[in-house]
Amino acid sequence: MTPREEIMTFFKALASATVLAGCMFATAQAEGLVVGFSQIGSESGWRAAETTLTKQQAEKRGIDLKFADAQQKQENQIKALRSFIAQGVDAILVAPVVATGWDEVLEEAKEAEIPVILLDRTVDADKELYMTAVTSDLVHEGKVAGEWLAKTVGDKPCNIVELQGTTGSSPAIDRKKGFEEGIAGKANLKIVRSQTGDFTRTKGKEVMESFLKAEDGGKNICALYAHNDDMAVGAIQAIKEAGLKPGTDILVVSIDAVPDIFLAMAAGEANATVELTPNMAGPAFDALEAYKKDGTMPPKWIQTESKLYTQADNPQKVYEEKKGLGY
Ligand code: GYE
Repeated sequence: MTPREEIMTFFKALASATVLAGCMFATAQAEGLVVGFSQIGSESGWRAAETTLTKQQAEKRGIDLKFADAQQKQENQIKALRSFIAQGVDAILVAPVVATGWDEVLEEAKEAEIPVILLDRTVDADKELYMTAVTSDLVHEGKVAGEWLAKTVGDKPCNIVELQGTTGSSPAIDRKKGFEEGIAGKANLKIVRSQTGDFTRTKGKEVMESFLKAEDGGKNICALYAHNDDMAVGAIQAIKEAGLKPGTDILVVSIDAVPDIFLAMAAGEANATVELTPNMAGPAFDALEAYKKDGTMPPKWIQTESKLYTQADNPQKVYEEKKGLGY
């Protein structure tokens, strides 16, 4: 080996050792942190995946995660946050089931100097009351869904029924707003019925059954827009039981991109979905580690990507890739 090659080899080894030390130091930053996580519940496949991935991320980083399932109730989340504050945790993660009613408990966390990070939903509260919100652009997701439908139906008259998410939640508010922006100016597109299905398959099926009954057995319905895939999957069942073909008689567009919507797409029973990553905890823990390491404050919004999938994207293959990724 020439002297130059020896020097290059030495510096390459030094560089690798530095990176390794850095990674270990970063992990060391999280080592021993105690973080309280108030999760909404397990209303959808996406929510269950978020929980799985959050626990995996915490374990990988040596974080002691205190998990509390609120069974969809805000009062249970507020109780959990107060318990975390009393325990003196290092930080709190919360997926807020609805957007309002958080000021008091967030003030208490601030007084206790415990940073709060919002996951996948936002709150109507002073931004100084939380460190950051890790969410997608919920309005954009709805707009992408609306624009896809407008492009797909062209000038054909199209009566739309809408399954909204949990009433008062930021995704239900913002995805409705975005979808309406996406179809704005299209006189042939009209939302004729809109009701909450609470992000669940069961309720999605029930409400779709009522829409079908109210709209001449579904003959008047051209498309379903569901604020998440779970409600869409429930609605697809109702459409089939009414003797209609989901995906052709009634177009189906929704949001989340969970594995089962790709099975429906592969069967021609769903048409499009907008992807929402269930890994909100990764960016959240990264921000927390940076803060703990040297006081770096993250931006108030850490935005996750959204991507449209349609039947043209080899849904069977996507299903195979996605299943097991926490779902
Ligand atoms: O789309 C749905 C879950 O808060 C954006 O909540 C999230 C939504 C997600 O129930 O599946």
